[in-house]
Amino acid sequence: MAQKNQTLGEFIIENQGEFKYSSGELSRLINSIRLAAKVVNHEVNKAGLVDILGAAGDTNVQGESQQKLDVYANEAFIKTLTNREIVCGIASEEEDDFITIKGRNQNHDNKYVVLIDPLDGSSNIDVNVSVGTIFSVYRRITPSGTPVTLEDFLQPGRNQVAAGYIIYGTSTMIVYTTGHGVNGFTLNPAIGTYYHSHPNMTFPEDGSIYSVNEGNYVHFPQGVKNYIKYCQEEKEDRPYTSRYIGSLVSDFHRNMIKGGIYIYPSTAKNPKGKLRLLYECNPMAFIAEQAGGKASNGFKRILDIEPAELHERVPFICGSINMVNKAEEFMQHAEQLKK
Ligand code: AHM
Ligand code: MG
Repeated sequence: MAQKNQTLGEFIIENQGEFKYSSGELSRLINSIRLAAKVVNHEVNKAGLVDILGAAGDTNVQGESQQKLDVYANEAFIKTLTNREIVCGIASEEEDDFITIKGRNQNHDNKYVVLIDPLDGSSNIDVNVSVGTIFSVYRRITPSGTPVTLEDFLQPGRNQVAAGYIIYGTSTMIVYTTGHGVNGFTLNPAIGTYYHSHPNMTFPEDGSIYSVNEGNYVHFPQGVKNYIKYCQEEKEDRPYTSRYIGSLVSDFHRNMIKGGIYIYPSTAKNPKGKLRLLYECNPMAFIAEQAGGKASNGFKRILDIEPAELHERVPFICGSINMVNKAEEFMQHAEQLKK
């Protein structure tokens, strides 16, 4: 039960018991992400001051070199998680390979791996449009005490123990799940505290917003084209509204609140789609399902895909359950006609 004015810190402590492997470790992990998110938020908010602070690659008046924000965010999350010695490994969209992390006493005893997209939608930074961070947490499958291996990261999304995102929007929010529903917390920047502003977030079952980059329309599979035409048809409840920010976290967040569907299908340029299974699709799919929504590649549940490589891409359809079901119907029907 949400308490008025409850902070994220209080919420984590109060709810850590519902986590089946309760050891406080996951709570400490979420706490570190909360901290890194504040650091990144501070930097993202300065992005518009580029004339004063200098552009990425420049050296500012204090003699510090300015970093690109996605590089900054990557380092901030990795540094925070490494310093606190609570995970045994991290994989990031910004790194070619996973990073092995030692725990306290230089051992490999920690239980969790984190996968992260430190700054998603980064093409939006220069134009002051919302961006986000996406994270995903698994229990390692190799024995504790040994260094992590690729196997620990290549787990199907259904094995996630936690996932969430941070949206750097008109306000900054952390939205996350540990498999017991989805909760959202809004940062009060004046005091640096997140408050439990959005308890038990759920996708409406139906919606009237579709989010897709229609500039790629001619390259979409026939089923997606047909679904888009369905969205545009003049009917009692249609046409739907098209809204596309080009920042997955922001498009997802709006669709979860208002009801909608996000689609990044395969295209001629990206035959496997553009989005990354491990850093983007799996965490958003876990959140979507926990919020009563659905996520699929058009044919299969995202969380059941067995990943083969760290940076694997996958077509992604996610949002209100009835809308995703309808889009799947169109895709599967078009596929049958091909046979
Ligand atoms: P990124 O990780 O390089 O930022 O790419 C992911 C982003 C998503 O946030 C967004 O939905 C999509 O790419 C937009 O791609 P496009 O510009 O092709 O529509
Ligand atoms: Mg990304």
